[in-house]
Amino acid sequence: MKKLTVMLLVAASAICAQAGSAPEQWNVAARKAFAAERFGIFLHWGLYSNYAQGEWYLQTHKLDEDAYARMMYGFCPSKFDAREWVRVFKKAGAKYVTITARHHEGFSLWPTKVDDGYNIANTPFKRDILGELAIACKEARLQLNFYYSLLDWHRKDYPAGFVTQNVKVRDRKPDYASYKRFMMGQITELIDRYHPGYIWFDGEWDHHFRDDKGELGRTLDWELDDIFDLIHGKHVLVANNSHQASRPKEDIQAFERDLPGENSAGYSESITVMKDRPLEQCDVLQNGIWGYRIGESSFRTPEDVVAMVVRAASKNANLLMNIGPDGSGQLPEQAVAVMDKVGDWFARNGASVYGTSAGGVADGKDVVSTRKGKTLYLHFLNPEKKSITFKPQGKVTSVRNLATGKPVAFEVAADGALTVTVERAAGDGFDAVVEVK
Ligand code: JFZ
Repeated sequence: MKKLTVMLLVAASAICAQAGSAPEQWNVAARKAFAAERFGIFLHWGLYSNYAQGEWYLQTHKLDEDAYARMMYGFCPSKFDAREWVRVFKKAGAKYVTITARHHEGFSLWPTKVDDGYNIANTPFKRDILGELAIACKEARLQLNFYYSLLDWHRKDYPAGFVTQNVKVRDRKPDYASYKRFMMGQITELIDRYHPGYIWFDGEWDHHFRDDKGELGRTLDWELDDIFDLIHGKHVLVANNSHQASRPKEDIQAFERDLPGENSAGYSESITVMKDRPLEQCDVLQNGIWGYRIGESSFRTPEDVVAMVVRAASKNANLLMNIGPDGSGQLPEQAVAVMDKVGDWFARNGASVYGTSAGGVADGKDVVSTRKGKTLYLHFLNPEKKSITFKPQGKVTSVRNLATGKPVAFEVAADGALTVTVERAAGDGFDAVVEVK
């Protein structure tokens, strides 16, 4: 009898564990929809845009926080036009936009009711930036998402960590319970008012350290599960730029300036690429900076951006490409010009990126691949490289240039190996996408 009870209990708990861990239907569908988007625009915009020296200006210049915060009364981006921004993003081929609702400086781009007044409502501009963007995105069917900083350079109740302790905040009164209540209040507002697809967290690393043995230590328990549960309860996804292995409750694995598995920026050392969730690489359009910097000349070319999108897709990842609007509310001209050309490429070759997954062949430097169903796409990224050979999965019936529709020469060897050779005209350097059916 006793034995039976134990067995029943064991069986029941196994069922419960299963039910608890099985992802809910909305979640599975939302992750899948997100992964299919493949290309998004990241926006870093805040008071720092007025200082025009990048989003870390307060920290890197060791400024007094209260002196910095006075910029709130001078923030009046009179050229801000959400519809015009959305037009540029749509033209670029982007399927979503992720904006800094609140970056490390602590200033909120929406008229939040749960803070001490450090938000857009108290600027001369007054308008609800996130609200206007949400409407414009909805009209254009562009998914809106929010970046949200966990660390804070402004609030007195935030328990300063390794990075933030150097910011001069007067009369700090660290109180994580109070700070967490504030964050949860803001996140509730953000979701209920603007319906984002995901919340993208950043700043957890403010409380990370390496001990003598090189093991990860934490100086604060963020109790992130509570925050993630709140978000999931509203059917919104969670991403976290933690530079650490993903937690079970994180829906999207974030890679900062890094192709999954390559650790190119040094932030993802020993991080396993997750097989069971969507991946997203965020990256900069300007050299090493996210917020607007005056006089910037280091913009990537359209070819660079296309190659990045394609390389990310070939590794099952989305690319979230950043733009830093200026203090007047305009996107830098150079960024608009680059995105316009990227959009021309997408208009012809979008099928080789949207809704695809890793192609599994030619995952090299010069040629990478993506796949949708039985169709394989070969991306010739180096104009010098004209031909590749590989074993296709099934019988090949058609090989053509995706953009022009023109047939592409191919040969099938006796052992079934397929050789595809592209002809490239001068000037179409990054344009050679070959569709293999
Ligand atoms: C973080 C932010 O600090 C940055 O401003 C931007 O928003 C980016 C998307 O995310 O970037 C980081 C985070 C951590 C480190 C460096 C850059 N770090 O630990 O060295």
